[in-house]
Amino acid sequence: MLLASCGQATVAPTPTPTPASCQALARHRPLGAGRRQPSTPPAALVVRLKPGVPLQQAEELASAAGAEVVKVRRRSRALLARPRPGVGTTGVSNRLASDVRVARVEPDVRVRALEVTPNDPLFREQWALWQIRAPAAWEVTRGLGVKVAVLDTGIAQHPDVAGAAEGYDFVADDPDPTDPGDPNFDCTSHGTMVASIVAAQTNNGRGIAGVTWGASGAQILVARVLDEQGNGSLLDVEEALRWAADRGARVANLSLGTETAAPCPEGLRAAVQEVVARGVLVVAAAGNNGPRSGTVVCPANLDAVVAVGATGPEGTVAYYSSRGPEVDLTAPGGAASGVCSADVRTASPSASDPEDYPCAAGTSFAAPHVSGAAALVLARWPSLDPSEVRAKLERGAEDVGLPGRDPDSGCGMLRADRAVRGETASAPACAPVSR
Ligand SMILES: [Ca+2]
Ligand SMILES: [Ca+2]
Repeated sequence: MLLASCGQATVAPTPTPTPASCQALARHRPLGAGRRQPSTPPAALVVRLKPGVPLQQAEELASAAGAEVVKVRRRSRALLARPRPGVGTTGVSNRLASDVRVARVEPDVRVRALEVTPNDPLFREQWALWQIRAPAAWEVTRGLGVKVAVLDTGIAQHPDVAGAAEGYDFVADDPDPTDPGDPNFDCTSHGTMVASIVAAQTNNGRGIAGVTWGASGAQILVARVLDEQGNGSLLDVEEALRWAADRGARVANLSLGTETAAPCPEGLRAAVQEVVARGVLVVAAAGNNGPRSGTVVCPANLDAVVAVGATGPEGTVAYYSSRGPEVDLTAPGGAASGVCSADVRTASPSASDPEDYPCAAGTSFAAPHVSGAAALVLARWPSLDPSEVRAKLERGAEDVGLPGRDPDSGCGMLRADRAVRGETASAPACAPVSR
C-alpha cells in the first residue's frame, strides 16, 4: 500500500513559470548595466583605542579626523567610523592612525550568512526544505556519494531526477526498475516522487531542489517492490533490503506499509535486523491512519526502523499521520488540505506533462526527508553505524507537541542542520539516550 494521497486532488498543476527569457536576462545582465546604482557609502574603518583611553572620546577623536562614529563596541574597545561625505578614506585613516590615543586602524571586514540557496525556480515554494533547515545543512554537505535505496514503485524518466545508480525490479524479477506509471492517477510514479525528495537534481536552474543534491548528492538505488498501482509483497521488500545491503546502501527508504497497524511478520523483522547490522539505516513512513494512537503500520512499527510521521507547513503533525509509541520523528509530509502550497512539492512525470512537479501529501513524503538527512549525516561521517546516525537525527530534532517524546511526533521535527553538525537541540525530547 502506498502511503500517499496523491490521487485525492493533491496533485496540482505546475504554476506558470517565469518566462525563460526574463530569467536569462536577469542572470546574464552585468551588474549595474542599464540601471542607476545607489551610491555606495565609503568603507568603514575599525579604530582600536589604546588601553586607558576613555570610550567617551570616540566622537571627538573621529570628528577630528574627518569621520563620524557608526557605533562604539565597549567590550572590544573599538569604534566603527566612516569618513564624512566628500572626505577621502585614506586621509581619514592616516589621521586616525597618527592620533596618540589610537592603537590601530583597520578596514571593516564584511561577512555574510553562509546559507546555501540553490537556483531551482520552485525552491522558494519548498517550505519542507526550510522546515528541516536544509539550506543550513548544505553549508556542511550535500550528501555526495551516499547510497540511498528507494524501495517503491520504481522510477520514471524526469529531467529533474537522476536515474537509478543501480536498480532491480522485484515485482517482474528483471533488472529494469522503470515505473510504467499508474493509469488510475495522473500522478504516475510514486517512486519517482519519493526519489525526487531524496535527490532531485539541485542547483540546475530547473524544477525543485532535493534534500541531497542529485548529481552532487546521494546516489539512488531503485528497488521496484510495488507495482504501478502501489501494491506489493513484504517478501519482495525483504529481498530488496538484502539486495540494497549487498550494493552498499547506507539508507533504505520505505514509503510503504500494511493497510492497517499489525505486527510485522518474523521474516521481515529478521531481514531488517540483518541489514541494520550490515550498516543500513532503515527509514519507513509511519502510515496515514491517524489521528488515533496505535495506528503505526508495518514495517514502521519495528523497533529497528525509524518511523516517520508527517508535518504540515505550520510544523504541526498532520491529521492523517499515524500515531503511537513507535513514531520516532516527524518530517514534512504536507497538510493534505487540498491546497498545493501546503503539500510537498515533488518531481514526477504525469500523463499531461513529462516534466510535472506534482504536490502530494502523506507520510510517504515525510520519510524521504529523513532518509535524505541521514545521507547528509553519513556524507559527513561515513563510519557511523545506523544507531549513531539515528541518534544524531533524534537528538537534533525539535521537540514539538507534548513536551518530551510523545506518540504524535516521537522525538520531534527533523532538523537536518543540527543533525549534520552533530548538535543536540536545546531541549531535546530524546537525548541523551534514545530508544
Ligand atoms: Ca532542480
Ligand atoms: Ca514532544
